[in-house]
Amino acid sequence: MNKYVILIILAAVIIGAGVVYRGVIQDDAAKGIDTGVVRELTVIAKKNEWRFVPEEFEVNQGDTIKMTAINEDDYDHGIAIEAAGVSQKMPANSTVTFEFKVTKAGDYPFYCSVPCGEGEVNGVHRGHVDMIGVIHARSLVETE
Ligand SMILES: [Cu+2]
Repeated sequence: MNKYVILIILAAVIIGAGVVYRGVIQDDAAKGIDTGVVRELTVIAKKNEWRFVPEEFEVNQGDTIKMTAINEDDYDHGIAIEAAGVSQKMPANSTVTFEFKVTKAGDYPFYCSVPCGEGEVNGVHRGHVDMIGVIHARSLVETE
C-alpha cells in the first residue's frame, strides 16, 4: 500500500477519535450527566444549636436532589447552595422542600443565608456562621 494512503488513514483515525472524545466523553464531564435518580435528602436546623444536621451528604453526579429542610427554631433560617443556584428561606417552625440537580461532580457547600443570631450550646459558642455543610457529588465519569 502507498505510504501516503496509510498516512491519510492514520490522520482520519486520529481526527475521528478527537471528534468522538470532544463530542461524547468531554461533553459528559463538562455539561454534566443525568442519572435519572431523584434522591430525597432531609436537613434539619436543630433547635437552638445553630447547626445543620447532617452536615454532609453523599450523592452521585447527575442526581436530582429533592431536599426537605426542617427549621426547628422559633426564628428564621435559610439555606443557600450557590454551586446549585439554590437560595431558600426556612421560616421559623416550618418545613420546606425544593429540587435541584447536581450536574457536576465535586462539592456543593451550603450555609445559612439568614442572619440568625448566636448563643451558648453546652458551653460552646455557636452562631449563624457555624451553620454550614456540604453535599459531595461523586463523579461518574472515568478520568483515565
Ligand atoms: Cu441560621
